[in-house]
Amino acid sequence: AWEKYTVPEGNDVDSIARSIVHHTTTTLARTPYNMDDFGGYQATAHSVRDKLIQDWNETQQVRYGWYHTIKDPKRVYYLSLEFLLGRAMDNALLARGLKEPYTEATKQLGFKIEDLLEEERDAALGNGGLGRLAACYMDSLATLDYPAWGYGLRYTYGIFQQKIVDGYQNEVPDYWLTYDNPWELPRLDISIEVPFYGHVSKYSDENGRTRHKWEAGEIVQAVAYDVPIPGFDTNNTINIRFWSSKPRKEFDLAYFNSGDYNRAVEDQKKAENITSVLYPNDNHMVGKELRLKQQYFWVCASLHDILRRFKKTDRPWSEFPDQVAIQLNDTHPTLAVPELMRVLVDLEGLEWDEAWNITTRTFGFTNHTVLPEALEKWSVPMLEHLLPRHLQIIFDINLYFLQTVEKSFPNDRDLLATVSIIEESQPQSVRMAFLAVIASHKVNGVAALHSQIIKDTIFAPFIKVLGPDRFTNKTNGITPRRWLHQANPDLSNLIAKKLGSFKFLKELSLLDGLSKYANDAAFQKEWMDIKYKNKVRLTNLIKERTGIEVNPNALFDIQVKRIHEYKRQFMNILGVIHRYAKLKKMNAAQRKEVVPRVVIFGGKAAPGYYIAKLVIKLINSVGEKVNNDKDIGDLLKVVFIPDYNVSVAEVIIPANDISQHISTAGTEASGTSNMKFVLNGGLILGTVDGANIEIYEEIGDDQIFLFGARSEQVEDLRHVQRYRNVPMNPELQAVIHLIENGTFGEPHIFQPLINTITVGKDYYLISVDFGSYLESNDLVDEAFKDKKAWAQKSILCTARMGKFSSDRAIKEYAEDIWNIDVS
Ligand code: DL6
Repeated sequence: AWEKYTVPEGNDVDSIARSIVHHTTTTLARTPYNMDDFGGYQATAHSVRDKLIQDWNETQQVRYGWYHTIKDPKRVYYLSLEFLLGRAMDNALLARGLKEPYTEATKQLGFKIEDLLEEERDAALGNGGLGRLAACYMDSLATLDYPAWGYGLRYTYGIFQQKIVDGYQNEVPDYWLTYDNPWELPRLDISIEVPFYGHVSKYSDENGRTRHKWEAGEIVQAVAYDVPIPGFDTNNTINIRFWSSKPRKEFDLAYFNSGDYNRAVEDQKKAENITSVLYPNDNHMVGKELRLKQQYFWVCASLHDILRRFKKTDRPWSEFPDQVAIQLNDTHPTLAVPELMRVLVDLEGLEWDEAWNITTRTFGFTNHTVLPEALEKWSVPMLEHLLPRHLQIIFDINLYFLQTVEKSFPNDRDLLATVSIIEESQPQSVRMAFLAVIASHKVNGVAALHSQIIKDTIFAPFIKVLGPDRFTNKTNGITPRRWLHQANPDLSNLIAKKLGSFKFLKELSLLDGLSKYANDAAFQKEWMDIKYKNKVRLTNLIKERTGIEVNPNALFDIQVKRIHEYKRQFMNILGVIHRYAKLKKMNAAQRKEVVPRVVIFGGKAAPGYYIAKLVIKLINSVGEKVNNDKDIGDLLKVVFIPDYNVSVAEVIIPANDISQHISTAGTEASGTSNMKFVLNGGLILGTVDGANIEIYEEIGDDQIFLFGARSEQVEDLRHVQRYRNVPMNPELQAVIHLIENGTFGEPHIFQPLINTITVGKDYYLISVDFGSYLESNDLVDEAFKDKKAWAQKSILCTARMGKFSSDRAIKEYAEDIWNIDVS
């Protein structure tokens, strides 16, 4: 009978308009007479969501099949503590090919679709590159029809909103769930109990084997919220399951009845706190117990969900790795390793060796950083208190591992100490990256250079112990659906017109077909007209958000990313000061020759990162001075766009002429915004770092301005900077002098920032790279003067970006790490 009534709604304009009206009156309980754009967005979102749910059901539930091809396939589970999804509606409409009928239907109801799209709040459950990568990978997994799921946490507060007050960053909580979130499906029926604290006891089972039992001191409930992720041009719709923490169903009646109402309520609050906030740190670890609790809460719920699904198939445990691949997105989910061991050994009664074999065949691990401050280490006493059984298991894993090392390398005590999961610090700590390496069959870095660096540095001893085959490279990628088609529709349409179809969106190497038109004057004009239009769009956003007026004919030079010393936004603004000083010294004739430049910054600093916050203040102080200097006019403008996020990035990136990726060599694992900027026809000013190198290999010398020290020189250079009395680069010295003499306001404010490069440190080698940085900037100006050549470069940039699709990256993971197939 059910089938008879299951009639999907039509995709024609009338049916769509009807479904929007239906949701207006029922879901929202509003009438057409009191609708505003926000109501229009909500009703439209619910209508789109209906379509996604139908596809989701098809994908997930029809006879436990996977979409239309495979039944009960091996699945990949992507465990990421961050998913920076951004807005969902436009993405879903484009993925399903429904943008046009929805545009028309909403128009008939008196709305403009662009206005409705603007009403959506970003889902900002991530800090930066790592979280956005996870979102791109979900898009590719869905688009390529892979049987995949993501698992994450449903933070009540995402990454904070950034306000700029008097040039300083202020943080405002991002309570993104204030209004209903139409893109999630609460699964209140799916909940998992997550234990914490307590103690471990031993007992003998019926075979006389010693077994362990963990008696928890606290139990919290994990409740599932599912977010459908539509693939592009396929009905395959995958799922990210986000867990929310709730107190156990039974209110603690003991406290309640004894009159201790406050205590009972307090416990409830404590449970809810676990998924309350995203930790706002990028590439920096803070050793807070609540963060550890978040990690275990999430992996425990996710793993038990995965195990429950596997158990339904009645297969033996030995087949678990043939059915399940779990990817650890950085070390954040590494507690999944001892948790899987605990389930298999303590609860399911498997022998240790068999359980370990299953575990290592299941997990893959992606490392995203070599910065020492970002590598997770958890204190042994904290772990012991929160997860006593897991700590025992970690010690056992370490013991067995060290025994095998000892066998192969007898009497090498130093080697044992270097590869030990336990660091003999005070107190002892657990090196999560080592645990992840030992427990995974494949470990990958995220760009060629980075993958080499991890083999040469942090994981070098493991090459000796585990062999080189465990390590591999998977260069990051980005989804062209969001970062070209959605963010830059005019360019996407022009490309489709030229190439004859939109196939390139699923096969990005087809962009290469544009190369032959790079020199065609008519095509260049169409191309650069779109660039201009995108620059006007950004100009308007800048005016609206900062009040600053910029000239869209100027060269748009953009650096948007998290604010971090290693990313060297500080060097960029120092370069801007140098440019300003030079302009001030010029006469009118000289100024006529200058290429006008708008230098655009955006990005958040971690709330506790004092130096990064000072960089923001300096940028704004320099902007204040330069932008109001009548001598300078349009020749130089400095803009800091507040509250950089995914939807703002979608406006900023298509407007770039050039973007800066200028990290100290060897520090940026990959970077992914570099790929987005180039895909949108921008050139790069960058260091020989991360994915810049592979971008250079693809787009060629003429499209990229590389400068600065090489990664293999960095260590020596640091030593020299620290211990030899090298004079500072003179141009840099002049710039510092301008800050110190008060040109940009109270100089004492910036002293701590200046100290980072003057007081015998300059860890990030700003002084070393400054000269070549300025030279490269001059080359950029020269190149921009030749409009025809620049247009050609811009087209070639886009044409040669085929490699950097996240589809390519995901196919590599699927083949080399997960061993999953779609055919
Ligand atoms: O792999 C994604 C992204 C890289 O592109 C960036 O280069 C890298 O800095 C970032 N790493 C992290 C590490 N954070 N933690 N924890 O965000 O990953």
